Amino acid sequence: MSTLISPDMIEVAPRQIIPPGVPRKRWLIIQPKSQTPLMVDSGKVSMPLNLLMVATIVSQHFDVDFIDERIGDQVPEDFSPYDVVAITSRTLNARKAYAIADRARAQGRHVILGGVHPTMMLEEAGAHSDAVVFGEIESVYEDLAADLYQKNVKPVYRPSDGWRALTAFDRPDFSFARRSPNSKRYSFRVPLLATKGCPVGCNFCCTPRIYGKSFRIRDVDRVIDEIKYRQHEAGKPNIHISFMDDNICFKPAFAEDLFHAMVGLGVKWNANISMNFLEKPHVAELAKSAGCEMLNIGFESVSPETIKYVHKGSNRVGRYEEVVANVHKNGIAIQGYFIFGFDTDTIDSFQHTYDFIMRNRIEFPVFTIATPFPGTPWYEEMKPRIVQHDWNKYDTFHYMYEPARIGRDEFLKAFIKVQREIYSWPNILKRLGPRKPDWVWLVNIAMHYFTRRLTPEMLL
Ligand code: B12
Ligand code: SF4
Repeated sequence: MSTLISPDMIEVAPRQIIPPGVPRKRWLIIQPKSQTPLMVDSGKVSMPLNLLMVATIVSQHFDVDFIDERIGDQVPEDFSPYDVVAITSRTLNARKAYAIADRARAQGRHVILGGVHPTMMLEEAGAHSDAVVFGEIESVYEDLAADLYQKNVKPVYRPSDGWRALTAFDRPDFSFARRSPNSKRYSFRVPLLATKGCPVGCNFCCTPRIYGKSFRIRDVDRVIDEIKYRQHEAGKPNIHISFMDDNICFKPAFAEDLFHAMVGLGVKWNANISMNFLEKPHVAELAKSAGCEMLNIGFESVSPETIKYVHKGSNRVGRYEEVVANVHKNGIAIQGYFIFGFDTDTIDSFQHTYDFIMRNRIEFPVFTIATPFPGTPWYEEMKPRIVQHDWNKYDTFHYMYEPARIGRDEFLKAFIKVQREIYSWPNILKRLGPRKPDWVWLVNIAMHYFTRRLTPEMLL
């Protein structure tokens, strides 16, 4: 008689990472501060979920120190207490990350770079490090950790058999960040991840270049457990959660299950969401009953031609107003992202956007300049026209190339004017209307003063 063995029944012995008799090695994990003068890393900043996830997984086999330059932690001159110096980077802080990496390498440390920019620019990052992690650490961690103990580090760690299931991810340990004497500079919002990936495929976005068409979800129960854990840590139910997901609703059935499970927990939250899901009125209704206070929506443009140009298949300009109405009907505020400077834009795009925002009373509009991020196909397409080659300025507020239908000076003037008008006192009052005093008002007041300070030179 034969016995059937299912793969689930085979127990895999845990891999031995630390060789017997070898002492634990030590990592220094660093979040560098960007050098852009434009708001990005100023004031309160969000706790870096990415690095907290790195610290949590790494602490299984290494001792870990954690430094966040954005809150005022100092990167040491002397790296000798550490075996590994690991640095995260987006494009806007890549130069800073490389400078720290070069110093640590000169002192003989193993340097590991990770995050969006090193992932997109493997060769460039490789010149400043011993190893670059492509995408998330969880999918390559065991090989990386074992290789560090075996002194056999490879230049690139990239998963060979697909991304790891999100269900396997641990709940990040925030104590690495909270230990800092400067941790008061973190925003009160609690970062949380429920899903990962976004296959919409906008040409300016890095996410599809890294994670392809994949969209992974966690178990709803584990997300809820994590929320309850954060409430317990805070000693109160009414915490504010920021979902770090690329697009929380990409699998609507999952989002609905999650929102149902959040009803009654007493948390408030915000999340990135594609607008096509909001065309159905019940999504915003359910989100509201789950505690949603703000949705972050990439309108990008009010021109159908531009939406086509950026390959944003999820946006139907003809339905924008209906989406806004669905969200507002439920008392949810909108952080709306608008990008200017695509070749399809004209000088009239600014007025059309202004009219749309005022007519629909978007509470928190964010205006950015079209930025071709290195590693995207759009960057390759625009490369011959790009005038900005300093990564420090890839913060989406700097002038990158001359749009086909607007001259530079006219563009910069209009970009500042639209922001000043939207954030003028009378227009703040018109957009926020009878809303009770809250943080949305505070953000608008801060934006009022910020937009008064803008000059075209700051954007060059
Ligand atoms: C949520 C989010 C935000 C939030 C929170 C940011 C924060 N503090 O973490 C807010 C709204 C504040 C924000 C702001 C901005 N953002 Co943003 N944001 C995102 C988003 C959607 C998710 C990031 C996230 O937290 N994911 C969840 C975490 C767990 O995953 P992860 O970041 O990928 O981290 C994993 C791996 O990268 C890896 N890893 C990361 N670091 C390291 C380091 C080492 C050593 C190792 C080994 C591994 C490793 O392991 C991590 C754990 O799994 C991404 C898109 C994306 N998918 O990356 C854009 C994205 C990162 N943002 C982007 C941009 C442009 C911005 C802004 C400039 C926008 C603006 N004009 O204000 C600012 C810059 C803020 C700053 N100082 O960096 C771009 C960056 C492009 C680039 N090449 O630099 C992205 C990629 C979106 C895009 N357009 O393509 N953002
Ligand atoms: S919808 Fe958002 S996250 Fe998805 S590809 Fe487009 S910009 Fe990136």
